[in-house]
Amino acid sequence: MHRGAERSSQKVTVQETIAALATPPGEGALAVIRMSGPLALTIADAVFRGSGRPSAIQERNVSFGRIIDAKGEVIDEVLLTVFRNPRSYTGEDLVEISGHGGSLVASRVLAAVLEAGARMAQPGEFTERAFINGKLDLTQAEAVMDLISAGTPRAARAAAAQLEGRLGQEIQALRGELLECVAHLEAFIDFPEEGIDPESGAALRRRMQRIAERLAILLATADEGRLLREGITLALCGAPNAGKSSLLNRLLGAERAIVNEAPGTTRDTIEEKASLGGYPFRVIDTAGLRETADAVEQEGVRRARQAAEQADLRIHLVDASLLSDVATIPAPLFDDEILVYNKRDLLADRATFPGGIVISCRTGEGIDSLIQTIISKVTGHSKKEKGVHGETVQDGAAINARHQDCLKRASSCLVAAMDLLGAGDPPELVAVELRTALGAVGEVVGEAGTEEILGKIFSSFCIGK
Ligand SMILES: Nc1nc2c(ncn2[C@@H]2O[C@H](COP(=O)(O)OP(=O)(O)OP(=O)(O)O)[C@@H](O)[C@H]2O)c(=O)[nH]1
Ligand SMILES: [Mg+2]
Repeated sequence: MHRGAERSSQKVTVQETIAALATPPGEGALAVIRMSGPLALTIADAVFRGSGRPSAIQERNVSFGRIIDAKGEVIDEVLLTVFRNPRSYTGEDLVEISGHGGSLVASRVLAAVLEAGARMAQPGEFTERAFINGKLDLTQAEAVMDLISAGTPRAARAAAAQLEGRLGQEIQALRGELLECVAHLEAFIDFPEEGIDPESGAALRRRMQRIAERLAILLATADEGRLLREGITLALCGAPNAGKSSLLNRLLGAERAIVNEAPGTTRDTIEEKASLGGYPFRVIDTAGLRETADAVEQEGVRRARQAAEQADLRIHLVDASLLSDVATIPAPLFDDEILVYNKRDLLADRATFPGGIVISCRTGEGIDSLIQTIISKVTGHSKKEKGVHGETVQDGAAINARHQDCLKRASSCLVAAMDLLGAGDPPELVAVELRTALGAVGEVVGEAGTEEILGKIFSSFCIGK
């Protein structure tokens, strides 16, 4: 069956049996081949020789045996696990074969399975089937990929919360509320001559207002969601010798970049992944910005400016020990820079510096509040109550760009509905806006998903998932 046809309705039974390598290619201790669909057990019977036939094995029991090719030659010794429809990841009959983790042997096992009647799975097709069969809603399916690609413990926890269905539950609760509002309006539509009495109108508006507030709370997690999923690029810029490389090393907790008292030490940009306050960052150390006749350094300065332009955030680092007047803010390098004064340890007095954060890369002073500032700049809120270096429990899921788009549409329809209701417009018109909002909220969990959306989501998965 064509994939598009599978997607066109969630009720269609998937006919083909799919198979793929579920572990990364290459050498490893184990390689797992996964197979799902109505013929999974029949195909397993054809390729597996063990104490019992897979189709007769009790589900979720593991059996030891051998995989043979069409000529009866043994390919590998394996453990085979049977999951029966509907108690499997996909909701279909599913077989997992754990063999030895050599790329050749794993591909031969997969070839045997394909020869026996399975077809190669597309990226994300197992999870797509789980969605089609109602094992997961769309937010949970997306969370599977978020969990796999999570770069920090905090990102993994947010993905796990979403996989548990917390976002899905909140969305379903909102749909229920919206549906009740629509139902109330329908009662008035049935008696058009009477119109909505002021008391009911006001109660309905309050109800819609509460839904709007809950939508706003979800929408406010979008920045955090983007930060957790994509990470943020942070460029460290400033004059030579300001301490940019020292700051990179501090943020990484490792001596990555060369630090030297000679100005112009860093020539090329250095990019490293770092977990700041549990969020994934890419920190870029750059060459000190100055006029120079040295061709290599000139190229370094050009790269530094380019990296700064492309980064999500820019730190302008200043050597505070060189400032003659601590009351004057140094001329900015960029419009939206985070101004940071370094080398606090060299300053005897407790002078305060205007418009910036004071740190010492040597002693570590101020580094935590710098990280705090960076994070609140992105998320729009601070987590002061928790240590920024310590990982904190993220109890709610943070929405992604697709959810944000759906919820924004829902929110503006809801506002329109409240305006119409307030202006005394006919209930039919209010109901139209509410139904559109309902549809947009439903898209988040895949209740009203189009084929195009599903294709986009699942094609970003890895094969075998
Ligand atoms: N006392 C003191 N010295 C510091 C501090 N941070 C950096 N330094 C010193 O300042 C000098 C320059 O530090 P780097 O980190 O190499 O400076 P940079 O901005 O990367 O310099 P370039 O790569 O040349 O542009 C080194 O001798 C560091 O040890 C600090 O907080 N306090
Ligand atoms: Mg440097």
